Amino acid sequence: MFEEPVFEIEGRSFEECQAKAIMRGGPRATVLRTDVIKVPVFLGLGRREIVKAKCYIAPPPLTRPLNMEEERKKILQTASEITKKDPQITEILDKIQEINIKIDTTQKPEAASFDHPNIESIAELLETNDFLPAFRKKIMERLKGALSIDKLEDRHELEQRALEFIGETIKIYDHEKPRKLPRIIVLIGPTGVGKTTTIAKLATKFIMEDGFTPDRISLITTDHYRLAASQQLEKYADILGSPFAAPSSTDELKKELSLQRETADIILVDTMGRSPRDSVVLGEILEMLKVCGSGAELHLTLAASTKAADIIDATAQFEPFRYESVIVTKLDETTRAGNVISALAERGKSVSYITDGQESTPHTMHKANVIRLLINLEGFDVDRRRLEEYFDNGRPG
Ligand SMILES: Nc1nc2c(ncn2[C@@H]2O[C@H](COP(=O)(O)OP(=O)(O)O)[C@@H](O)[C@H]2O)c(=O)[nH]1
Ligand SMILES: [Mg+2]
Repeated sequence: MFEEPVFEIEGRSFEECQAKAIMRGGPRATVLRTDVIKVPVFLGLGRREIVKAKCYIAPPPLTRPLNMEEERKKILQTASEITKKDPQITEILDKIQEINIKIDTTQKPEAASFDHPNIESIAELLETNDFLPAFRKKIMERLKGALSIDKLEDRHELEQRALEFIGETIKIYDHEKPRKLPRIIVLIGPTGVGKTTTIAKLATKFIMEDGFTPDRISLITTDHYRLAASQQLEKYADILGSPFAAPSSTDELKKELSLQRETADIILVDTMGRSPRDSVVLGEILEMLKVCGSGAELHLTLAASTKAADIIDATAQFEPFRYESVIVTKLDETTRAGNVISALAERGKSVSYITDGQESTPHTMHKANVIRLLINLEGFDVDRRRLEEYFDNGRPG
């Protein structure tokens, strides 16, 4: 059998060349390109026309799973050899490209068994960023299915696509949704994640950025377990000039709320920070939420610096409270926000705010934005402009 996949042949017509190609190269041989040229006849007595054909033998049908990387290398090598021989032979390259694409589409089901080094290193990046295994698997499957083999070579493109796929899993809380006043915003979550600090930031934000007057932003803490926590919030309320209350029972809370409903536009409720495993505390929170009413906006607060397993634990423990959205705190303390991003995706929850600093000033609190979460990821060469276009500046879409 003829070894060289590309060869030349001459004949009197295209059909003759095609027939000769098959005779020489077997049934998979095909004419890629023909040129009509004039050649001198015997003894130089005039010229006659002949057809010169470039032919190609397609590879045999697969009897084993295709090693994509090997095939790609073979194709590229053939292509570069041809270009060396004949720099104008772009049509052949186009054909080869076509074959390349065909191999790629037919091989999609096999893609999982093939790992290009770039694919492997993206998988490692996801692991480094603390994404949960199930989430990593989903992203990698999408990535392998979405890109043709020539794109796999393009590491930058691969990273951008991975970021886009990760970003697509992030749901953003609808801050624009019209809400009846007074709004009751309740923060729940494990201890130490930053609930009290975030309540203070929220209050400041509503006053400084949204034009609410301090006397109409009411701060309530139900954390009567820790005096310091209550004092901490009282101090903020004092600084802001906002009303503050620390009811010590659900009855007191009920009274306080009915009072505040008359005078406040926004009521921010801080809760006790205890282990979510503590059933007494969970029971108390549940009672308290009943008192706040079904219109209360419930946000689970999670610190990005918490390890993935604990985040999953917290989202599961607080699930019975039917929280609406998640506030991600301490993003300044980690570059590995894969933990929260995967936990949110797993629970199907949206993110409402992101905080990234200890100070209780509003510049360390932001309305959640897809890009803000993505640019924090470690090791990705983020093309910020492309991401902004893709996610419409990170707004909910
Ligand atoms: N680095 C950083 N620290 C924060 C952030 N938010 C809160 N903290 C700190 O986390 C610690 C616990 O905060 P606190 O509000 O008392 O948490 P709580 O127990 O959930 O109420 C405090 O030292 C805060 O200053 C944040 O966005 N970034
Ligand atoms: Mg607290």
